[in-house]
Amino acid sequence: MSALPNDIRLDDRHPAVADTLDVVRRGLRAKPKRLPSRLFYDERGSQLFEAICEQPEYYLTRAEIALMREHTGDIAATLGPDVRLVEYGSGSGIKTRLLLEHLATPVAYVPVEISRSALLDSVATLSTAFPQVPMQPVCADFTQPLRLPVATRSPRRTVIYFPGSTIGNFVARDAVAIMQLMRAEMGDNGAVLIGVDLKKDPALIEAAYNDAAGITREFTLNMLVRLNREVGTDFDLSAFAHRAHYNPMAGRIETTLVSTRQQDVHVGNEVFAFGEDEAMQVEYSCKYSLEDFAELAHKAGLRVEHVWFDAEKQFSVQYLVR
Ligand code: AVI
Repeated sequence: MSALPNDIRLDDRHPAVADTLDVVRRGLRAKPKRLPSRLFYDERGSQLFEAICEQPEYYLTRAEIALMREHTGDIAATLGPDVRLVEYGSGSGIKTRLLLEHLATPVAYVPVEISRSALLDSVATLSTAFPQVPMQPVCADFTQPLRLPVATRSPRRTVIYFPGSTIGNFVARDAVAIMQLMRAEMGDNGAVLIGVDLKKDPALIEAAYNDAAGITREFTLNMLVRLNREVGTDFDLSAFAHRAHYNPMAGRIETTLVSTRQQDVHVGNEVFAFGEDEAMQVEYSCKYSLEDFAELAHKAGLRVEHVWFDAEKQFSVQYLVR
């Protein structure tokens, strides 16, 4: 984990262990059992996700970077000067860099990220590359209302940047709720710049979540490693398998951890029985048509003003306004 430069203050609202234990208890009481995908992202989980992005099957990152390389000039011109750029998720990577390089006189960069280590690493890297851009990191869960730090200079526009198609990790109701929060946080003149993965050949989508090197499998199982370490559960790693299937009706990858035998798992003083082949839901990765996504945005009171694509039209970056 990197140390922050002296002039950057971390606003730390990381959830307590007791909250995580409560989330796990509630998830295992549900039928079918489920755990939220945000639990993937401890330090190791964030590293594994970075590794997934480099797998040949995981087309999303390559397509989004190609899109940004081709269109950042146009995107930055659409956002305009004196923007306060609020990113949901930590963005040390190429996409954030491209944006910060092209934005005219940005007022501040505000990454909001639940993984403290990923946040600190990204700010340490970006503050070296962009010493002229004030950085105001917030360690928090962006699915809850945020109090954004006050910028030292007043922005012309707040733009919420949400790349990577992370919106697809939320069911429609929650995705709408998050976009409603964004709408409130960006204010009247604000906008949302969001990465949205598109519907395509199901075989291509399914391969992206079942890479040959097994990194996604390790990423999924790491959730259990993390819970065993952080909240004292006793998941037996050798008795759970990663399964990721595309559900064409719902238009989404459904990732589950499947119990390979009958077993009991202890969470605090509660015992949860798993049957053989019982699947616990851990992630959805929704894929959209342009119409699907425009309708979702509309439900949140947002309108799609621009859409950019990569050359193969696998992925889109969309600009939403009130
Ligand atoms: C972060 N999110 C958009 C990724 C996705 O594609 O749903 C997380 C991921 N899960 C497995 N592979 C990648």
